Amino acid sequence: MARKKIALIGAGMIGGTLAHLAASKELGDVVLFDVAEGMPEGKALDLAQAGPVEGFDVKLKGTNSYKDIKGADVCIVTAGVARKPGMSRDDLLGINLKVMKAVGEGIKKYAPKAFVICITNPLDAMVWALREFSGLPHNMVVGMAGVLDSARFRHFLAEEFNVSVRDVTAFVLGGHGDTMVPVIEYSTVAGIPVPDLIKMGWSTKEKIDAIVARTRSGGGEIVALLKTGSAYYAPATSAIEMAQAYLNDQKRLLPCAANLTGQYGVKNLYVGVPVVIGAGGVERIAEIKLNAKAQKNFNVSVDAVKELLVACKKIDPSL
Ligand code: TXD
Repeated sequence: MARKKIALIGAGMIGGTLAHLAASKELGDVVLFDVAEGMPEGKALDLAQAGPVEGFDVKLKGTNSYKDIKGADVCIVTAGVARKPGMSRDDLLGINLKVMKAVGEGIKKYAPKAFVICITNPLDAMVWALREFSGLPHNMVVGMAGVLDSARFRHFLAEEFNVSVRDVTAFVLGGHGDTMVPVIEYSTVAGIPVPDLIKMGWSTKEKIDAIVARTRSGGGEIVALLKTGSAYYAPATSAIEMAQAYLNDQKRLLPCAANLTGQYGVKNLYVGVPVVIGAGGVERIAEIKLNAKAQKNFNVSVDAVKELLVACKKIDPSL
């Protein structure tokens, strides 16, 4: 069987970390694509030289040419620019929409069978636009946000309860941003839901509310500390988990931005929901019952995503 091929579109902070993880886990040969000259080749060469020490045996290639992603099994997209001081949300949307157009066309031409994971912000709009531009089936294009947001929530909960992160499961639904919906009823320590843990005196409602708020602004907290960029270790690990679920047909149930076709009362929109990822891409969408408060928050989140799409369509009427 031929080795798998992982194409990373965008070789910046997350792209480089993805390459390291994909190589050290030997997911397949890795291609790092970027518009910046030299940088993807430099990172690929540096990582390849880590191979003899770490003991991974995969090919790594840096490139500025889409031809090199030909036949990729998985494409992970981080290409784009981050919002800079003085840049409006619409400015950012305009720039990254153009990037998604170029990336979508590159994938359509050279890797139309790939499973595509979009990471670029604003996530819920970019994954939708990337799907539109690439023309790939909806089940083969997903956005990464929920795994990361849930991981942040799990980390904070594990700290609060003073238990291993391994025993903490948690769900964060909705859009990626201030409107994301951490669902405490479905968040557990080894199966014990958080509301029960509050009743058991392990924490208080106030403390859990503060954790929910911290999870919502989890990305911003890191940006404020780093000053020169945003998080990259946890985002990269999260996307790799999704890629592995696809490559190994693991049927993992993971929160991802997926295209809804009526679930949760939403149609033709990418929103964060629990999905099963296996060899068929997004194989199933789990429609969990939300309580009134979570449903209300979910609707706010959906409205925020809808607003973004209206802005995208204004910028690019071909959408
Ligand atoms: O949960 C999530 N989805 C996220 C999203 C969590 C953290 C960060 N998130 C977003 O990921 C972030 O807001 C950015 O939009 C992306 C990538 O973050 P990263 O930290 O990797 O950004 P970098 O280091 O700026 O890398 C972006 C690279 C950079 O090397 C550019 O040269 C390249 O993208 N770039 C392009 N590559 C290919 N094609 C085009 N057109 C292009 N334009 C820029």
